[in-house]
Amino acid sequence: MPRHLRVAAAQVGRIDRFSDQSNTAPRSEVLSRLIALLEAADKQSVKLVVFPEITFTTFFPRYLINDEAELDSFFEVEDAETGIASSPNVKPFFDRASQLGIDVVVGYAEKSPEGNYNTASYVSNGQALTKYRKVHLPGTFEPFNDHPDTTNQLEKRYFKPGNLGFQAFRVPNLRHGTKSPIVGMLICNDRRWAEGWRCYGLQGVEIMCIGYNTVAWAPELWGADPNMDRDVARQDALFHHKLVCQANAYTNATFCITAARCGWDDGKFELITGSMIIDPEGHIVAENKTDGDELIVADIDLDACQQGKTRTFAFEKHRRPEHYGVIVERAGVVEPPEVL
Ligand code: CDT
Repeated sequence: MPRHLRVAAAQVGRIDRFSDQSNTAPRSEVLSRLIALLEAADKQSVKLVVFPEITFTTFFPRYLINDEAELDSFFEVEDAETGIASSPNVKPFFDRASQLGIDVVVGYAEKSPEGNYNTASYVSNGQALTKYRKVHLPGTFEPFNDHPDTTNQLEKRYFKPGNLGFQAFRVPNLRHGTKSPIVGMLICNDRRWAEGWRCYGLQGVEIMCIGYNTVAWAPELWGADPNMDRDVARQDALFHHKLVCQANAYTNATFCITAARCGWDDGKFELITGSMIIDPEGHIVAENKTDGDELIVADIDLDACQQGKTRTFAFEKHRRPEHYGVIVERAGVVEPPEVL
């Protein structure tokens, strides 16, 4: 029996650091846009919506923020009972998702007694089923320079590396017949690392959920030619995003939903689009048409994962873990000795 499910990526457009003419963040405006996306999903009977990394605010790690109160305003604390971020800036979003009976994957900056993390939570029926903390934090601790137009990537300054590993989980709310979907979460830069994908692949993942904020133009970050044409740079960033998601969805025989925070934040920091739904053979089955708020919807059949999982990528038949030790023994490259 096929296991059909209607899913969506919620692409979220421009969010500025401050509202017009003020030093406050545009929180209520963002909240109503996110709720509008939920309501659009409800109208189309979508059961699961994936939102971006750091959904509720601008991507603040691009700024060096020395004002503690401002920095703190980007973080959320989770409610002890539900596990859901609960400030008035975000609670109406989760309440609406619960009223509509829609499961959501949502990214936010998490403040916890263990430290601060870049987190994504899977929320179903008013409860956080589980959460993932971003493992691969890109960029630097110190800013590249103090020019106001430089795009920094200060995740190593603001977050600790995730400490929860790559734990796939079942979602009983989306059960079809006897089998609940097996879901995994990655956050932005994680999608570029095959290691995390394989950890999920080895747990039989069927839907990989990925939110991201990817700069379209940041020569300091990418190490690219600073004279590179901006259109070429944007196309390259989009190409690499699609390349890693399609390739890793295919090699782990899983659907993949990617949700972009995109557009020109503050009118000058551009983030790529590329929100899409990919099937387990690596094909894009739905993708964004705009560079603003948009819902990308697809009907998927989870049993389509079986082709890859039972043939080309039947791990138990074909993998040779006895040869993969180097992957967990070291982080960096050790080149073979030079031949004299
Ligand atoms: N948010 C995030 O992780 N962004 C990074 C930017 C590039 S790091 C070289 C990404 O991987 O898309």
